[in-house]
Amino acid sequence: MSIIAFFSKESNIELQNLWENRLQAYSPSIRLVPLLSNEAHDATIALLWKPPLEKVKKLSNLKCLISLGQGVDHILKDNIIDYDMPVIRIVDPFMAKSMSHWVILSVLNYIRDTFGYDYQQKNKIYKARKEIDFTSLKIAVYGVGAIGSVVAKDLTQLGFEVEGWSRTEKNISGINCYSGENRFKVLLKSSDIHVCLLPLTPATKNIFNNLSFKMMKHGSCFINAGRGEQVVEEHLIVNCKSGHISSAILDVYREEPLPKNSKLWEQQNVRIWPHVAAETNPETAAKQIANAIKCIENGKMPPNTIDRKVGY
Ligand code: NDP
Ligand code: OXD
Repeated sequence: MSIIAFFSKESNIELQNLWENRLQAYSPSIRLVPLLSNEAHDATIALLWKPPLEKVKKLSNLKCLISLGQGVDHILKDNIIDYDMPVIRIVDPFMAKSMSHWVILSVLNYIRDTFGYDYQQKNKIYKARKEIDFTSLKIAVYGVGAIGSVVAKDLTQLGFEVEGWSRTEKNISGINCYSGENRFKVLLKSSDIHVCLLPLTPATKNIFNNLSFKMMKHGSCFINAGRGEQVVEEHLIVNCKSGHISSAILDVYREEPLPKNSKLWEQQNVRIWPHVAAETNPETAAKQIANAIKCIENGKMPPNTIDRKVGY
């Protein structure tokens, strides 16, 4: 029997049962128990999304932590769990595709000026708006890993010129890829649409701030599905207000759920999505989680174990 401590958002028992059911299809001996229950003290593995980390820290039998998402910042946060234990993440091609659909939707909304047409419909205005010339548009994708590389390739399939930015040098067919701070600045200056798909680490925290927004061309579009803490939201709001950033399409925020009093809600040219750009799907992700559990139990390092030194 493998006892796994489970926590996802509100620690919902129906969701726990759904995951248990999917995992048991691959390994019948897996049993999920709520992280907040006494039974969790017997768990050797924890399966987590945004857990109360102080609770996780108290479970002394844990050998490994598995993220219920592709990002692991919610587990590494504030170095609360500082002891040495593997942290595994999901890498699901279906999530990458789902993100790709969301980014394409956002890019096309910008190009076809959906915000403007929404306004016109509300006010019964039947009038063509100025079209953006898409033939010369350049799209920068910041973070071309498991998700960003798929997004970048799919955007090129639509005929867009796409450039990628990553920490280490990358070679992706059809896409000019760059790394390093100087190249980051070049992309900020030369692109029309900026798509952030970076993981949150000390190096990417606040990376989109007044300085970086000011380097972007006037009228740029900013799309963020990485993490909220990569953006200084007050700086984004100022740049959206002035029209320097003509549209911002956001899926992630410094505080989630986005507080009711956030000024982002009030900005006409900001679209708010509630962290749904690419959701974890138990149907497609259960197999790799069951495999990770098996690896840990057999003393092996599972695939998609993160590098604690770089933080993703
Ligand atoms: P990966 O680890 O596969 O890719 C991350 C990419 O970011 C890599 O290209 C990496 O470079 C690059 N990167 C990391 N640090 C830096 C840095 N300091 N400077 C430049 N580039 C950097 O992650 P995924 O693609 O799986 O996921 C990315 C993020 O997307 C997640 O961490 C999460 O925050 C977010 N996400 C959001 C979802 C949503 O619904 N909104 C859903 C799923 C994920 P290199 O290639 O050199 O390692
Ligand atoms: C993830 C997310 O990291 O959904 O998987 O944000």
